[in-house]
Amino acid sequence: MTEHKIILTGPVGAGKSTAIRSLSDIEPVSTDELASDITKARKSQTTVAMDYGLLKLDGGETIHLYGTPGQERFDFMWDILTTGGIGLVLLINNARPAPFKDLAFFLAAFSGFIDKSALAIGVTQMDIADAPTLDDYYAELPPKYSNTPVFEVDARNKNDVVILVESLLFSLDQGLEA
Ligand SMILES: Nc1nc2c(ncn2[C@@H]2O[C@H](COP(=O)(O)OP(=O)(O)O)[C@@H](O)[C@H]2O)c(=O)[nH]1
Ligand SMILES: [Mg+2]
Repeated sequence: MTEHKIILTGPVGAGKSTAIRSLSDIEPVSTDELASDITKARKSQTTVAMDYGLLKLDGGETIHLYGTPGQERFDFMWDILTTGGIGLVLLINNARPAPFKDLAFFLAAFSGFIDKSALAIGVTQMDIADAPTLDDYYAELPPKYSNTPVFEVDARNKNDVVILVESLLFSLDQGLEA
């Protein structure tokens, strides 16, 4: 049996907790309740420490899913959470004011981890904001990320999130074979 750890990150409201809930075969562990007074202006709940879920794939692999807190003030958690991970799923909320700023911020913040693992990007809330488009994202990505899969994802839709995770695993397989 193969076990892997994957990390989900992205800004507040990108759908990290929802994606882990959609994917997980167990009741996800979430610390959302603890944060009700920290970002009240933006959301009634947010993740201070992490989300955790477990996904069993048809191939027999078990994927441990860890969601990071979205706020910079908790960035001390990011190194802890990425340790031992095989890849990063970056969720970008297309309905935020400057999604490309979020993209640049998270690519920079996790560049060390991405360079030694793999990356897949899911753009959420495209039903609410249809621009930028996926083509715009591909054009925006720095050349070193030109092979990164970018998908439209609704975090509430299990199939969307499974495809994103599988694209990450696929790009890892490609890397190993190359
Ligand atoms: N309309 C829409 N809502 C979404 C989508 N993805 C996630 N959501 C919702 O966005 C909200 C924020 O998601 P949440 O998982 O709490 O974000 P987190 O801060 O990254 O953990 C939730 O109400 C989700 O149901 C999407 O693609 N479209
Ligand atoms: Mg959350």
